[in-house]
Formats: sequence, structure tokens, C-alpha cells
Amino acid sequence: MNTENSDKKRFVVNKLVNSGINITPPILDFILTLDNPEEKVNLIIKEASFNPAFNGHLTEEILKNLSNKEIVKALKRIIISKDTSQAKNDAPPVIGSINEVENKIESKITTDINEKAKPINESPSVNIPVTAPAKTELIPPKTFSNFKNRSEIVKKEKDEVKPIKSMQSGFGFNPIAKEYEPEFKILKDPTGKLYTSGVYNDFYELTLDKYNKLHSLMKRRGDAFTVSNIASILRNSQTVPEIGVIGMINDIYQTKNGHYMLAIEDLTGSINVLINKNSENQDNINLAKQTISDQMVYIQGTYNPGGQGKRRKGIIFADVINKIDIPYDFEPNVSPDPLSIALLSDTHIGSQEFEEKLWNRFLKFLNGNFGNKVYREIAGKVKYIVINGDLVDGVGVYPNQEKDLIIKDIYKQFERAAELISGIPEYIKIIYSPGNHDPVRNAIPRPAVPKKYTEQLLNIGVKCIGNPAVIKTHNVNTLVYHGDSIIDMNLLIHGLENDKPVEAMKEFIKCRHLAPMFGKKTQIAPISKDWLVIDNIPDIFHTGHVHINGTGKYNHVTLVNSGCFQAQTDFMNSFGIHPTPGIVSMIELDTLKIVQPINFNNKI
Ligand code: D5M
Ligand code: FE
Ligand code: ZN
Repeated sequence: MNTENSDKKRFVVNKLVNSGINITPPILDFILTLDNPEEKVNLIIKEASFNPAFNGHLTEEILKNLSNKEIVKALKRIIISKDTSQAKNDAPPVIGSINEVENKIESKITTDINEKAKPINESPSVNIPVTAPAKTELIPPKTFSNFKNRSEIVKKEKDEVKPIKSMQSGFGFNPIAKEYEPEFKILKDPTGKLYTSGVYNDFYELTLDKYNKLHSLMKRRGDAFTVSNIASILRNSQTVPEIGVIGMINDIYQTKNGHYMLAIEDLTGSINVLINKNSENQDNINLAKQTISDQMVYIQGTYNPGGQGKRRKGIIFADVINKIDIPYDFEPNVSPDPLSIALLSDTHIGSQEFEEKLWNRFLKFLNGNFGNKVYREIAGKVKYIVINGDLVDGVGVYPNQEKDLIIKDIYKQFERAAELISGIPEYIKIIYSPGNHDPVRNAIPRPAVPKKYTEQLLNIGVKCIGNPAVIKTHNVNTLVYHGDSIIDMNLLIHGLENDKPVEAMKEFIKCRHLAPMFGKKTQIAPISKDWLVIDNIPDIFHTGHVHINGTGKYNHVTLVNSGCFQAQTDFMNSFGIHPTPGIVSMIELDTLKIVQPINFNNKI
């Protein structure tokens, strides 16, 4: 291959890898046959991210649905020629050829050649015989007209999955939450607002928006009041003490002598910053240890212009380094009423590992049938339930997922989800925001799951929103984010561990961004506005994804990683994840007290 072609290939592969997209060699070769593949790949990434069936694998199906006529035509030509040469059934070549071209790129191009990703609605369905609908004994709603009767949902007897037992409230169970109307508002929801600007490189637009938002948040910090821009600092030919600068980190590393070296940039230029390991303020070193590229920092220190001449390289010797963070004395909002919110995620309905027994105990608990008076009192306060992603296991989400599925049809997974949710008392408002297993695009932010899947959930009063989102329940604001980037954060920052997800959550708050990294496992959609900036400080911050329950506080913000209702799969085992199914965290909205998480593994 000539150099120009291999440069093109390198560019295209880099682009795709940096966007977290998997590709097979035939598809890569196809892209390279297009006119101006560098431009086309941007277009493909942008459009594919908006296809609800797109799960990170760039397949023929995904390309066929692009709006660009040239791509679709070229694809047709190839398919026709494939057909006529009877090459259709030939196995595609192995992926090794890509790695040969770009040996610097890690082996992230992990497409399983045999796994031809199918669009979700074409997945094979299991044949579930239907018998007479089971009678339900749910209490009909009394006051809340916006809630349709959850008991209206048709229940079907199934071979593969048992229907939930009808839930009846425990004797003498008088839930206080029933006496209150829901006071619920969506404050931030990306659904329907995920625009691209249509310009050549939307990642540039996104980065610029992130920069501007984080910069203005940093300016609000008292100590970052007087700052100079980098170009004007670099013009100094003399040493300047006590100079302040705000910049986004381009690179950060520890020198062989143990100091920290940062390259930061603003809109005017970039400059090196050194944090001395012997700094009087060891907080600086501790903060540097927890800092990664693409985060915004404030630096104060002495500028040294370095040697004479054009090759002179100025450097700031930092006395202070700060992230945007939140104030120590942040005062969260509380509810005037004694209600609570239960924070769930990762039920993975449809998976063989879905822990239906634990879910049923949770339903019993909500209906006042689990545990003693103390449990009933806790249950009776629950007014809101958030399901923060991975409600269903989905299809084609990871290689060989099919063998882990008990319900192989996405629509049937949602049907079952609606049945299982219908056991939640009527007076509880349920909010569902999607994760990486739900049938929306894999890249964040995600819009709400489309109605074609959620019709039955909507019928039983479930509110479907995008992710991340901010909701207000009885005066308390909760930032709801599935948590896709927690895994990257734990890999990038030394000392962070998957089994302590709350520590990664604290880092998100400190840098005021939900995915402060590019080109890692987290797929970020190339849109023109950055929805991942934490612009307003939430009262509660809720994540999931890791499948390990954890709770904590950071400067009075309540943190919950909700855990899951799915036992360990082989896929998780391969990442060394030991999930904690059946542990549910609830927060009192009037006190923001974290209720001791209830473990439904313990039979009571
Ligand atoms: O994630 C299930 C668990 O597996 C959760 O702990 C995150 C982890 N996980 C998922 N994908 C990856 C990758 N690519 N690397 C490392 N760990 C991962 P779920 O989203 O439910 O599949
Ligand atoms: Fe999950
Ligand atoms: Zn997940």
C-alpha cells in the first residue's frame, strides 16, 4: 500500500478508535474506497451515533441507513458485486490487517467477525406461549390522574419467565407517600436536543463548548478571579510572580524526578506548568495525582520565561493548582415532606442472570410485605423510583451476549420489564433513563428510549427521559447519569477502584464533568453542545453501570451508585467485576439521609 493510502487508513482507523467504534476490515476497506474517506468517516461517525440500532459496531446495516447518497450507492455496488461473485458467504478476513497498519493503536478494534450485529428489531424472538392473563390484585389508583392503573397491564403466563406474583399491600400498611401528590419536574434532558452543527469536525465544536462552559464555571471560583491568558503570559521576557491562569490539560505526567509536568491550553496558546514534588503544599501533589487530561485547572505560580531567543520555552512553577470543584459549604435543597427516593439501575431484564427473586422481594418490600415495622416505615416513604439505565439486557450489546439471554427479543424484554414494574405501588412515580444496554445509541448523551419499545411502560405511568438528566423531586435535584465513564476514570486515576464507585463520582464532581476523557472506552457523541458538564451542583448524584452498590457524601452532595439486579455474567467476570445484586439505596428527601441500603439477599 502506498504512503498516501496508509496515511488515510491510519487517519480513518484513528478516528473510529477515538470514537470507540468497532469496525471489520471489509468495512474499513469500503470506507477507504470512498472519495475523501477522511471527511466521510466524520460523517459516518456523526450519523451512526444517532441511529438507535447502533451499538458501537459499524456494520453494513448501519451504513445502509446513512443519509449520504454516495455512501449508500457505493455500498449497493459492493453488495451487488459480492452477490454476483458468490462471495457473500465467505468469511471476512481476520482483523490482524488493521493492527499491522496502525501498530500504535491498542487492540481496541475488537469486532467479533462472526458477530454480524443485527438491527435490534430483527433479532430472533423466543416463542413464548401465552395463556390467560393472570388476575391482578393491585390497589387501583385513587387520586393521581396522571398515573394509569399499573394493574391494567396484561400479564401473560410464560414458560421461560414466570410472571410476578400479584402484589398486595401488607396488612396495616399505610404508606405515608400515598398521601402526597408527586411533585416532579425534569430540569435537564437531552432528548430531542442532540444537534450536530453540520460542520466538518463536531468534536472540535464539542470541545470548544466544554472549554467555554468549564472556563466560566472556573471563573466563578473566588481564587480564579484575576487570570491572564496564556499568549500574554508567554510575551513576558522577565520572571513574573503570582500569575494566575485557567487552562484545559493537554498532557500531564510525572517526571523521572517525581515532579508533575502539565501542558495546559486556553484559546490563546499553551504553556507548561511544573508542580514540584517538594512543594510546601502537598495538596498540590495529591491533586495532581488525581488529575487527567481534558480537565480544567486553575494554576497560580511564578512564570519563568526560560532562556533567550526564539526557542525560549517559558514555564510556570505552580504554587497552587485547583479544579473547579464545589464549595465546602454547599447547601443542598431538601423536601418539606417526609418522603424518599429509591435509586436503582442495571436490572438487566431478559438476562439469564436477572435476579427475579431479589426483585420480587423488593416489590414485597415496597408493598409493606417484607421485614418488620422499621422496613414498612422505610418502604412507606418511597415516593419516587429512578431506574438509571440497563433496565433491559438488550440484544447484540457485547460479543456472544445471546447465550446469556433468557428473552432474546428486545420488545419482549420490555414487555417483561413492564410486568415486573407493574408490581410497584401506584402512588410511586417511576423515572427511567437509559444505559448502554437499552435500545438507544451507545454514545452519551442518550435520548429517552423510543416509544416503540416503551409503550407499556408509558401506560403504567413510567416517565422515560434521556441520560444524563437532572430531575427535581419534591424540591430535591438529582443528577441521573448511567456512569459509563466510571470504568475509564478508575483505569486512568491511580487509586480508584471499581468496587468503590463513589470515589470516581467525587472526581466527576471535582472536575465538574461526567466524562473528562477522550478516546477511551466511553463513547461520547460528537454533538455541538456538551451535556456532560455538571453546570449546577446537584443535591443527589446517582450513577450505576458498575453493578456495585456504594453510597457517600461529598461537600453535602449525596452520592449513590445503585448496584444492580443481575448476578455476575462471564462478560463481567472477564473484567474482574464482582457485582452486588439486590442491594437498594434510598435517600430521605427531607433530610438527605442515606437510608442504610437494604439487602434483599437476606431473607427476612
Ligand atoms: O456493565 C457490566 C459491568 O461490566 C460493569 O461493572 C462495567 C463492566 N464493563 C462493561 N464494559 C466494560 C469494558 N469494556 N471494560 C471494562 N469493564 C466493562 P454493563 O454496562 O451492564 O454491561
Ligand atoms: Fe449494566
Ligand atoms: Zn451499563
